[in-house]
Amino acid sequence: PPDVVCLGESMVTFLPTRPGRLADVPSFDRGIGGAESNVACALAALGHRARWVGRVGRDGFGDHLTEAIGAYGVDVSAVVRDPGRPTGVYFRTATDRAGAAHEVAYYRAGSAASAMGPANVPYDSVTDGRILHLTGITPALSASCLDLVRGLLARRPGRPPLVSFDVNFRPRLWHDRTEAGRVLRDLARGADLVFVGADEARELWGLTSVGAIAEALDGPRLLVVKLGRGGAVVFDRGPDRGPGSHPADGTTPADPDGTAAVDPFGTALHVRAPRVDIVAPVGAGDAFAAGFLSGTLRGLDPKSRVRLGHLTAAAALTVPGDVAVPARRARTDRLAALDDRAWE
Ligand code: KDG
Repeated sequence: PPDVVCLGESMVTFLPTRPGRLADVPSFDRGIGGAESNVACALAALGHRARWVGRVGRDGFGDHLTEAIGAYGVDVSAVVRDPGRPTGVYFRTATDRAGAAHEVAYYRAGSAASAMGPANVPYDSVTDGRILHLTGITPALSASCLDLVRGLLARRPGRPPLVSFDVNFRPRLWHDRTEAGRVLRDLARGADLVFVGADEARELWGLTSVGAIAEALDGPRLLVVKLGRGGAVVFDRGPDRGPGSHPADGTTPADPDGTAAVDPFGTALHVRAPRVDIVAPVGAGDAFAAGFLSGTLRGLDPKSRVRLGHLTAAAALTVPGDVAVPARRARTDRLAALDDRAWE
């Protein structure tokens, strides 16, 4: 069985060969994208058994996606080919270094992946790993995709796999921001581990402090609030807060007897990010999740998990495409173990 199963839509991506508006750029380089398969690719590169579960068309782009993601060492045997619907694609312009001026054009409405639902995604192929990784992109694709994600979050109280959820708010995929905020908050509350950007929390819920975010997302045992260059804050609510202890999660309980005073936010820990020269921010969140999950699979403490997240994200920030091959595990481990002063 896999260590991690990542479920979601992958798309062929087209990045312009030179800067400019989509209206003006004449040629594009083909790549692969999709938040969940990006996580799977990075996890495979970090030495874990990763499976991507998705649905693509029976077309050339579907062939390319399954082959290219498979070439990262990801198990693609559960990917379904849909003869009647196309593989999604998207185009985007280059970003400036701060991540602004980023134009995205999706061609994914009615895609093969949007037809995913509880009736056609085999339950066993998504729940037999130690971790199941989902994102807030999938529930925005269609009503059946929303049902699928809801079902996966609801049907597993107390049982493995540990469910990881990256909020990944994509405004273009939602008609209504209030609705997005409600749906994504409810889904996040049902997960064991949640990743959310402070910028997303502001856009979705109008929350402007890390403490307010922790209060609003009170379900998950582990909550990671990402602050961009400011690093990340991880809240560890201990094994009794979530839906049970998970074999995927090796954290030692801070309070094995349950006698400590209850802190509604759990233990909060701020972990700085290393400084890097950003080429393109796309894919950095996925890489962060992969690094953190890698640390989770290996039973590292929350601080080391966040550091691995930062280091894996740093690799993605310094390439233009969506997927970066992370530095080898030995190197990221050495960097993650550096003295605190080296990170300041
Ligand atoms: O995180 C990167 C993804 O956003 C990108 O690969 C495309 O999955 C994608 C999406 O839906 O935006």
